[in-house]
Order: sequence, then C-alpha cells, then structure tokens
Amino acid sequence: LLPFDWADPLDLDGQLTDEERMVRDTARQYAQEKLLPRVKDAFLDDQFDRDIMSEMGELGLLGATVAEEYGGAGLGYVSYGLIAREIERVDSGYRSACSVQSSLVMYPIDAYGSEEQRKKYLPGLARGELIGCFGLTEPDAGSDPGGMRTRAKKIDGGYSLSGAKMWITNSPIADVFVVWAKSDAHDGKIRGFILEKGMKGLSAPKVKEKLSLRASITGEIVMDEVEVPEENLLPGVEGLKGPFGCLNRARYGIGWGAMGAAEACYEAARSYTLERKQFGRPLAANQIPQLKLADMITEISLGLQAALRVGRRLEAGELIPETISLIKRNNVGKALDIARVARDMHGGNGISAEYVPMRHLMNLETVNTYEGTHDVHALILGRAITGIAAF
Ligand code: TGC
Ligand code: FAD
Repeated sequence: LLPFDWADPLDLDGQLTDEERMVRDTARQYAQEKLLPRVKDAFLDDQFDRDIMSEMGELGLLGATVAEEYGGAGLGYVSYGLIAREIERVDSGYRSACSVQSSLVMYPIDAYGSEEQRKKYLPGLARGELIGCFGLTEPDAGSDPGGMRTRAKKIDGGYSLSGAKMWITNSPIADVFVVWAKSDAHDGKIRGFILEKGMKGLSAPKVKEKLSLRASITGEIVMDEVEVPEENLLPGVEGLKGPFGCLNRARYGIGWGAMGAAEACYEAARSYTLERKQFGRPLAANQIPQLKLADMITEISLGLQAALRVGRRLEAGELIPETISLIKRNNVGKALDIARVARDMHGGNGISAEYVPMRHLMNLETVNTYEGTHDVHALILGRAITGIAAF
C-alpha cells in the first residue's frame, strides 16, 4: 500500500514531464514569493501593479505557447495550464492579466496576424513591456457577442472604428488593443483590429467600485472614429470564430486556474481546522469538517485530471471546444462552492482579508461569468448533446 497524499491524491505530479514540473515550480515560486505578499493590499486598494507584467515576462510566463522566435516560451498547453493554476492559487485577478496577455492578445496576433504584426508586437508583449487587452464585450452584447454594435468603416488607407467595449481587463493600462468590430468593407463580418494607445479618438476609462477581481484593472474601450491603418487589420480570420478561437485557449487556462484557487481554499481550510480548537479539540476532529475537506479534494482531483486530459488533447491537435466548456464551467463552479465552504469553515475570521477564501470567493464570481457564463457553457454543451441550440 502507498500512503495517501492529501495535496495530490491522484498524483498529477507523476503525470507531468520534467519540463512541465520545472515550469510549474518556476511559476509557483514567483507566485508565492512575489505575488502573495502584495495581493491583500492590491485587492483592498483596488490596484494593479504594472510591474507584475514585466516580472512575468522576465520569467517566460507570458505567451508560454507562442514560438520562441517571437519571444514566447514555445511550451505545450499543459505547461500553460500549470502556470495559470499557480498564478490563480494566489489571485484570479493576476491570472486574468496573464491569460489576457497570452491567449487573448498574443494568440490572435500569432494565429491571425501578418508576419509584420507578429514581429512588431509579440516580443514586447512576451517581455511584458507592452500590455495588451481584448475588446469583445459591449454594454449591450455580452453572452451574445454577435450582437455587437462597434463598426469599422472603410476610409483611405485603413478603417475608422466607432463603438464602445465594456468590462475589458487591462484596458486602462493597455498599449495594444485587440478589438473586434463589424466591418462594412467585409460584408458586415466581424474582423479583428490592433489599436494602439494614443490613437486619436481612443480612450479607456477604468471601471470603478468592483466588488470582485479588485487586484485586476478593468475598463471600457471607447472609440470615436479611431483611424486604424490597413496594416493593423488581422488578415487571417473573419467572423465570430476569430474571437472564439482565442477564447478556447483562455477558457482552457481558466479550467486549470480555478483549480489553483480551489486548492488555496482547501489548504487554508485544512490548516485552519487542524489548528483551531473548539469544545477542547481541533475543528478537524469533527465529522462535518472532514466531510467538507473530503468533498473539496475529490472535486479538485477530478477537475485537475479533466484539465490535464483536455490539455493533452490540445497538444495532440485535438481541439473540441465543448470539452473546454465542460472544464471551464465545472471547475469554476466547483471552485466557487469550495471557496464558499472554506469561508464558512473559518467562522468569523473567514470574512477577514487576512484569510484567503473570501477573496477567492469574490473573485470567482467574476470567473464564473467571464469567458462565457456558467449557464452559457451549459447551453454550448446542451447544443452538442441534443443538436438543438437553445439560445
Ligand atoms: P455560433 O453560430 O455558435 O458560432 C459562430 C461562428 O463561430 C464558430 N465558433 C467557434 N470557433 C472556434 N471555437 C469555438 N469555441 C467556437 N464557437 C463557435 C462557429 O463555428 C461559427 O463559425 P462560422 O464559420 O460558421 O461563422 O455563434 P453564436 O452567436 O450562436 O454563439 C453562441 C455562443 C453562446 C456559443 C457564444 O456567443 C458564446 O460563447 N458566448 C459567450 C461570450 C463570451 O464568452 N465572451 C467572452 C468575452 S472575453 C472575456 O470574457 C475575457 S475575460 C478575460 C480575463 O480577464 O481573464
Ligand atoms: P449577459 O449576457 O447579459 O448575461 C446575464 C445573465 O443572463 C447571465 O446569468 C447569463 O448566463 C444569462 N443568459 C444570457 N443569455 C442567456 C440565454 N440565452 N439563456 C439563458 N441564460 C442566459 N469581456 C471582454 O471582451 N474582454 C475582457 O477582457 C473582459 N474582462 C472582464 C473582466 C471582468 C471583471 C468582468 C466582470 C467581465 C469581463 N468581460 C470581458 C465580459 C464578460 O465576458 C461578460 O460579462 C460575460 O460574457 C457575460 O456577458 P454580460 O455581462 O453582458 O451578461
């Protein structure tokens, strides 16, 4: 018989390559030593420290799957997932910054961009010298991005973009904006454009008074006849499959990341109930806390195995978007449940920022909503199961 490992019962570690373990350890060390000490103040003060992007860039944590010739790390999807898990173990807001940069900005430039665009933007984004954002959602088009109003009008030498994007991670500090708009010159089809900070008519005011994801900066993108040169059109894709192709990667990373947040809550609940005594013995000596911990590690272990399986299939070139919906939806939903139970297990202390579960709980409310809500992913699965679209 082998002993049970309470932190990794199904031996995820043993299913990784040496390189993946090394990537995981680098990300974990950075997250625990450099991010964890500053997250409480960042969350309470509603501040995102821009230096974090350069620090992540220096360690190769941005654009992990992008080829080395463009400044990426040339790693596989499991390594990318392991990075997301380690960063989100500290805070979903920091993972957001990393996944937007990697999957929603570097990926579309890499996959749909021209060679000039790749050379111009990817190395700076990989180093974290440039910060990117991704504008799909609008005030009146969230779950249904096909209903977007932003328009690109053909003008001499390029396009004039007008419209507004809402709830955009990193937009107030972004240098590079990947924006999706319906283009008159392309039969009204959705096209991707690269906008740059400082373009006339472009502004990105911060969204204030968020109660969730406070260590991440969120804003609008307001475009008032922004003139974008022809060479800033992403030439390689048209239609909704452009933004969805990016979302596949980011949603996959969230499948891993949410498990990192859940693990942080589980470990906090375990330590707290082992240390705190009521009725003359540790809380962990009671059946109810043990049941809760058993439920938590069961869901975490299964969720990590599912994320690993989807990652291995992506690496084998097997992209099935519905399987990504399955892990995004389930792992975030389970992480939310785990964070709430862990908060409860901390009693009154559980509402203090000194302990991690309540912060994760508040963050995970956003994670459950963005990149496709919990229910929208159920509808994507429902369509694949029945052949009938319910939206
Ligand atoms: P539908 O008719 O299903 O599809 C339109 C076209 O897109 C293609 N497609 C996909 N391609 C690649 N990957 C996928 N996952 C794809 N899903 C669809 C599809 O084949 C079709 O192509 P074509 O060539 O036939 O035109 O589109 P629909 O309008 O009916 O879509 C419905 C639905 C619900 C699936 C979709 O709209 C949806 O997923 N809604 C959720 C929106 C969403 O996820 N927004 C995320 C915004 S970005 C964000 O939240 C970033 S947060 C970042 C952070 O801080 O971490
Ligand atoms: P709605 O679409 O209005 O949905 C409201 C509710 O209705 C949800 O519960 C939903 O599940 C439900 N619903 C909708 N349609 C149906 C249906 N047909 N059947 C049943 N139920 C339905 N977007 C970006 O483009 N870039 C970003 O960087 C970005 N970052 C974000 C950061 C934060 C902090 C947040 C909160 C959001 C961010 N988003 C971003 C936007 C996010 O993707 C949207 O909020 C999300 O897609 C949901 O859209 P909505 O808010 O308009 O909600």
